[in-house]
Amino acid sequence: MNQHIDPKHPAVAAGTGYSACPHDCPSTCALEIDISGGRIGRVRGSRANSYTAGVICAKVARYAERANHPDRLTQPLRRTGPKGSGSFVPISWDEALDEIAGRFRDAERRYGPETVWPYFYAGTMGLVMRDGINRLTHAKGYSRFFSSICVNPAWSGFLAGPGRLAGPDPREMAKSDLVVIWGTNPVSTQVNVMTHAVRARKERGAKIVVVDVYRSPTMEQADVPVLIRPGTDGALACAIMHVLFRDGFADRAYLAEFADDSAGLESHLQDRGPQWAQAITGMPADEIEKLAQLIGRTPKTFIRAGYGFTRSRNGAVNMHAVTCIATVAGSWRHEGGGAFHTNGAIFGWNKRMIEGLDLLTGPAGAARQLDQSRIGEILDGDEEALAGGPPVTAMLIQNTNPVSIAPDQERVRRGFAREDLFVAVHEQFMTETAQMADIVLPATMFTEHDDLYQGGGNQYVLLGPKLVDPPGECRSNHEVITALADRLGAEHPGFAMSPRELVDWTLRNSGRGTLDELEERRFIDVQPDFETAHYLKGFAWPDGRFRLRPQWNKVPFKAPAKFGPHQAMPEWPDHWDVIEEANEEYPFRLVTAPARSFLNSSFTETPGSQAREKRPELMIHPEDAVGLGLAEGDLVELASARGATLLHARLFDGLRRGVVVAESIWPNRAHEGGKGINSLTGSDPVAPFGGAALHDNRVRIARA
Ligand SMILES: Nc1nc2c(c(=O)[nH]1)N[C@H]1C(S)=C(S)[C@@H](COP(=O)(O)OP(=O)(O)OC[C@H]3O[C@@H](n4cnc5c(=O)[nH]c(N)nc54)[C@H](O)[C@@H]3O)O[C@H]1N2
Ligand SMILES: Nc1nc2c(c(=O)[nH]1)N[C@H]1C(S)=C(S)[C@@H](COP(=O)(O)OP(=O)(O)OC[C@H]3O[C@@H](n4cnc5c(=O)[nH]c(N)nc54)[C@H](O)[C@@H]3O)O[C@H]1N2
Ligand code: SF4
Ligand SMILES: [Mo]
Repeated sequence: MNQHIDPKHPAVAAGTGYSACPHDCPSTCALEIDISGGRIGRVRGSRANSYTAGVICAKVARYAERANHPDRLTQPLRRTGPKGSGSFVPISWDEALDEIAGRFRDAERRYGPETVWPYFYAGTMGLVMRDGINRLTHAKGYSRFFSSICVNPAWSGFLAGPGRLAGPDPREMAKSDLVVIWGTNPVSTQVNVMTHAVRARKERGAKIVVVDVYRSPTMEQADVPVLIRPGTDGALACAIMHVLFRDGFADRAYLAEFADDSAGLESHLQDRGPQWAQAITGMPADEIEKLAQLIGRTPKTFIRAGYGFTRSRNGAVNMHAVTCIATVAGSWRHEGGGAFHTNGAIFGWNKRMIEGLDLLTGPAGAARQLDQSRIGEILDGDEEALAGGPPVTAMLIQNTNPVSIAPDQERVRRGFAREDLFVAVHEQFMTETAQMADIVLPATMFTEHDDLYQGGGNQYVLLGPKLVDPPGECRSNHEVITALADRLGAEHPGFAMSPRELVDWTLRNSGRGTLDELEERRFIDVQPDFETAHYLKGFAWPDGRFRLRPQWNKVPFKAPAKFGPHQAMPEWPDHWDVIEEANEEYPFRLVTAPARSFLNSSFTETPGSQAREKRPELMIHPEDAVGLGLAEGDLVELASARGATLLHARLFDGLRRGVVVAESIWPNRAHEGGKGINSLTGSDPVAPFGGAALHDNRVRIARA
């Protein structure tokens, strides 16, 4: 039996362990984990945590499948065959770390430190394990990582109105009379939203509205399904506000006190009514009227805005437009009302020790920032994407799988195949990115290391302590970073600390108590008070007024520059026509929405998830299928200007004509022909602060 023997924190040999779900999901569930024989078993949601409320998703409930999987990486490996061949031999940790450090040094000698690009994302959301890699980057002056793939359009769009990334307590959904789930599919992607929304329906007869581009598992449960074309949410929001103004539902007293220029908005919306929006969204004007009136008549309307509808080239504009509805209706005033996207701003972490942020005042602060989403162009030597600096010739990758999940996939793969590029991948499984590596390092899972977590879609701070020993020779991200720092002569006090010390330091220096306290309580609720959360003392701008007319130049989002056609952004909420509209050559619009049993590229390795998802499929309207001569199950080729993939047709009438959905993200190799869905998606940045328009693709479809 694997007995861990840290006297301060012995691993549990048998019994129940308390933890937090580490995955990239806004729910950040508080977990209770059965442990026996030093291995994890069944995982349950904590009832004591009022957001988790005893509910977790199916894929994490059967986490034992993933943690105890026979294919887990357990030894460091060195590539023997050609890149991508999958031929590796086991080596020792010392050999692996020496080789990485040696190659980083060689690269640096040749091109300077910016040729090294540490690359990571949110495969674990633990603050120590996810973000510690930045400490190495900063200490060495390597190219910095501009993270963009997920949240940038959504966050910048939300910030544009209230000025702060926070909102009403997400548990208040249960006290709402109308829950509007907008552009997110929580049944699949963050199940706890449903817990609180359904509670409102059961306890108060609340209605649930779901705005999506297909009849998602969440829309199946809606009282009011709202099916629109992708990238047209701005138009729908405008028409709703038009009706609110027109029919006397606008809260004029509230607007006078809390908004910048409601008269300007009202006049801008004059010619943006339901008929106008019908032509853009595909949603019948009378249904838009009804929805607007429902919102108008219901003070306690809670808009729960997700990420999905912002993964379009006009995504930030659309997010802003949607939050404006809550202001025009005055919903923020009411308990159970307002607009919520994420609570990013409420935690106030001091991440100096974890990330080495103090180093940014030195030369490290001048190092270029390379855009995560543009890894294809960057590895392919695009000068603009490289910010005029040296080529990237060495990488360390943790917690992400760009060869499957990054846009413009053909280019990404070409980049990873470069002979002059050295890549070390630290992973739990032999992902498609690890397969392209020179050195592969085996990583621990969340139950095998200590870390600190925060809710995104809720307001808890949680501890995820080490509960069991890892299999084989797995090491944590922190161990790898500190071992490399040691070999590379990188200096910072954070390298000398253990993960528990880093957690304790971070809590203390953020005004969140101590590790001992958090350990005893397991999680702490840091929800701001009602008045603050509802902006009753004003929004987070100097004059306290919500910006109906966004000032994108003043949006407090950290980015190295502005991106995309940001100068052409509309002055008011609008339908911003920069999406990839269908045309003659590419007559369909493709959305790559998440599959329920996968989480990005994670869980594609577990038998339970594989059995439920079966194979990559393209959901297509039956009448569109007839037009193309397609029958159920036919193999089709789906192509955009960027690339193509093969999948099987699934006839499905829960879509507007001309829209297709491929639930994702399958490994590329799961597609016949080996090219994945991201062969089709583009990496051109979304305005104004970057990000990938993963759900905004024009495509053509043909029987393969
Ligand atoms: N099962 C599962 N859970 C996940 C993930 C996963 O891959 N699988 N991924 C995790 C991650 S990293 C994140 S960021 C979150 C994301 O979770 P969400 O906020 O739910 O965002 P998306 O998953 O991108 O898309 C959600 C929905 O938006 C819809 N959508 C796409 N385009 C539009 C549009 O233009 N308008 C409207 N109204 N709807 C649109 C899609 O059809 C989809 O149903 O989920 C996390 N949870
Ligand atoms: N077409 C399309 N593409 C998309 C999306 C989409 O909706 N459609 N969604 C996008 C979004 S929102 C996101 S966030 C990205 C996410 O894409 P990824 O960042 O690739 O997502 P994950 O699958 O969450 O995590 C990646 C890897 O982290 C590893 N990992 C987990 N924990 C640890 C750890 O502690 N240490 C180490 N070393 N490794 C660990 C896992 O094994 C996993 O292989 O994908 C994006 N790509
Ligand atoms: S719903 Fe999200 S946070 Fe909760 S267990 Fe599932 S993946 Fe983890
Ligand atoms: Mo994400």
